This record gives sequence, C-alpha cells and structure tokens, in this order.
Amino acid sequence: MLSFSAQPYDYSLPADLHQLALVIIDMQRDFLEPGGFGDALGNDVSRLQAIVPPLKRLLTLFRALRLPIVHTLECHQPDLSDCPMSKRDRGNGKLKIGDEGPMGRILILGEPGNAIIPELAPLPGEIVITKPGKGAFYATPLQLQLQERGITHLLLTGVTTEVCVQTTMREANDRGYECLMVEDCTESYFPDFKQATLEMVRAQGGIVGWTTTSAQIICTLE
Ligand code: TIU
Repeated sequence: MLSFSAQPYDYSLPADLHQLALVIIDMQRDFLEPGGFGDALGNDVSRLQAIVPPLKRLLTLFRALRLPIVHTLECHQPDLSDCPMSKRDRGNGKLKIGDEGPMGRILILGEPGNAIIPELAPLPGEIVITKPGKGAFYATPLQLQLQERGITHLLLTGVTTEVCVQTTMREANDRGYECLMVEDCTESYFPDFKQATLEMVRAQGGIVGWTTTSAQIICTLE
C-alpha cells in the first residue's frame, strides 16, 4: 500500500488510486480578487494568490493520472432563495450578497465574479458542486457523487482554510472519508487562523485527519 509522510503520521493511500479525489474549495474570483465577496467583508484578498501555482501543479497531476477532481463554488441563486437572511445581513461591508459590485452581483451564481479563477477552471468530466453554505456537503449532492464513484479518500485544498475548507473537512470526516489537508494549497485571510486550523486538524492523533505538503503528494504519485 502506498503512503506518504504526513502529520500526525503517514497517510495511507487507497488500494485503487481512483478512490482518491482532489477537492478544490471555492477558488473563485469572489474570494481572490478585489471587488468580490472576500473584499466586501473587509479582507486583504491578495494573500490568497500564493497557493495558485502549487494547486495548479496538483490539479495538473490529477488530470494526467485521470484521478477524480471536485471543484466547489460558494454561491446563491439570483433570487437569493437559498441564502438565509442571517447570512445576507452579516458583516459591516458596504456591499452585501446579491448587491451589484465591480465583477457583477456579489456571490451570485453565473456572475463574472463568482467564477472559478481561469488558472484552475474545471474541465469537462470534473465534478462541480455549487453550495449555499460553507461546508460542501450541506444542501448539495456531493456525498452521492462521491459514493457513485467509490471515492473514500479526499485531499482538501482551496480557500479559506478555517471557513469553507475546514467546515468541509469536518463534514467529510464525520461521513467516514479519510481526509488530508494540503498545507501549501490552502490559504486564509488570517495567517494565524490557517496555522491554528492545521494544528487542530492533526491534534489528538488526527481527530479530523492529516496534513502534508503538495511536494509529498506529487513525489509519491508521479
Ligand atoms: N470569509 C471567508 O473567510 N470565507 C468564506 O466566506 N467562504 C469560504 O471560505 N469559501
């Protein structure tokens, strides 16, 4: 059985590598570019760019090996019917979910600003999950799609570490998936929160799962 070095201990790969999926959370213009949702919440969005090159390398490898890839988008329907008022009203920014911004309506499905960044745009055949919440399992067909393909192991990447990535990882862990967060392929607006998330994931013998670097994964799978 293949494994690679991870924290808190080695991560074992499934016997059939097709049971391993790369999950890329919310790498959307809304979170990475000025004028989107992340910016409207008052964040410095520029620091999320650092993960694009390593994440692109991991995505390219998964494509070359024909292994499953899942992309998620945080978004809402244009009529906001799937957006709780509690979510829309939260925060002090001038622009709220559904308001018109420089890249179209904030966090609305189909708007230019809601798209995945071009470097990581999904290809036909890859799973794309649109989600109204922070976790990718809530109110989505993700679990069904994973079950249909026999996927049991997940590599978690994307933004932001302590919000949508961690929420999704916890949801997946409770559903029995073997989850690993890729340290250099996830980022937060708050460096301390990223570090704390990595530590809380792998504490207590891997209470939520494992963490490792993309280099470990790439040199094992290549
Ligand atoms: N605000 C923040 O850090 N994140 C989100 O609102 N969504 C995701 O993490 N995708």
